[in-house]
Amino acid sequence: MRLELDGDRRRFREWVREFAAAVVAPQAADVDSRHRFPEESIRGAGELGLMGLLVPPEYGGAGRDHLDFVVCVEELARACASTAVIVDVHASVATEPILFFGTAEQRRRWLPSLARGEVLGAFALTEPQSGSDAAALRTRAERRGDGWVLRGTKVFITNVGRAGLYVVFARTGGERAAGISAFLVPGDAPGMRVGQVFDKMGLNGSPTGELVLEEVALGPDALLGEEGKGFQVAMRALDSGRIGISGQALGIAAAALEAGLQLPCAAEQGSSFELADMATRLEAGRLLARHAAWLCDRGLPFTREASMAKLFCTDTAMDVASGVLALAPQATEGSVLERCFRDAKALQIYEGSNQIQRMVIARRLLGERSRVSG
Ligand code: COS
Repeated sequence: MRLELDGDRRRFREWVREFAAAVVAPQAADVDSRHRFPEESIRGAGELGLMGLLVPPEYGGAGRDHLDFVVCVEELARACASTAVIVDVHASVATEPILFFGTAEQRRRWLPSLARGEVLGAFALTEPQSGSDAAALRTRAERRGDGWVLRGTKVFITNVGRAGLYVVFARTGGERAAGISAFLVPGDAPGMRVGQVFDKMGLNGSPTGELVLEEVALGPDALLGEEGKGFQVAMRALDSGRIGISGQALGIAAAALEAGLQLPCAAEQGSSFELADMATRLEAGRLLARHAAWLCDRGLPFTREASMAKLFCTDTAMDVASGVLALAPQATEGSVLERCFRDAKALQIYEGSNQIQRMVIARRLLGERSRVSG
């Protein structure tokens, strides 16, 4: 297994880095302070093909793999973590389910415009009373004629209000995971509206809020995958989504470390040892994330590795941002370091909190042990 980047991947990284430095970074402070959507960066990412990085060329995508994806999200996040999460959610959890579970018609209808970035995607799983326990969701989908009617409320939805397509999970019958189905809901579907949009402490350029489904009538072609198999769609999407969030965390950690290396105290022994520890964790995180991506790209099981990468990289981002801040207590509001610190926290919570990642890892460890001893 090769986890170092070869020539083509290094060139790809340099290419994304140049775009991020030229277009994304100059907007980052303004996007953060004015809580505004990074229009220029997302448009630029679409023009470069980054929004369709994981979509095959036959649907107009770049046809790159998850190893490139994690590199891409890291480079974007080094410049602006808000831009990175918008691209990440769009390209992974909103687009990949159509790739894996969509019919030929659903792929033809949605993938080209998602790949070009003309339609922004979102993933609507979480509800006010079901966050970590996703199988407890209450949004209902009832049959009407040969189609469906959806009613319920989703919350903490990234790209809310901006998305032209929501992958929505709703209960079609039955208890817990077995009763959940996935639906493709156009952003302008009558009966669906944006509720409260949250004023967060970080990732201010990424809109997060409620999605209210009052009585959303959909045709039979809205069902994504088999009826009653939506939970598997969600879990599969989150597995690779967590690789992307690892990349986002690595980008925040790298930006904070770069800020640390520029501090006047950086070369003093105490500080330099701390910075050395941070750089070591950052590199270990890269290897975990790339390993998960490598497994995913080969069609091998990668759930455990994606959770390990997400857990380790997001804790690393928080610890590096917080550790560098401790070396630079004079960091001002609006500085890169202060933004990294505020941005990092959400990553330990979303796409499955880090407690959930520990649960996923532990279940697989215990499952393997019982298979070995059984
Ligand atoms: N890939 C595919 N299928 C999976 C899977 C995965 N990674 N993990 C679980 N499943 C399947 C199981 O195989 C099971 O299917 P069968 O009943 O057919 O065997 C089904 O899903 C239910 O699995 P399980 O019993 O493990 O579900 P739990 O209710 O115990 O929940 C966790 C599992 C906690 C892992 C899940 O609720 C979770 O990931 N929660 C966090 C949600 C999240 O990340 N939200 C963030 C949204 S984006 S901000």
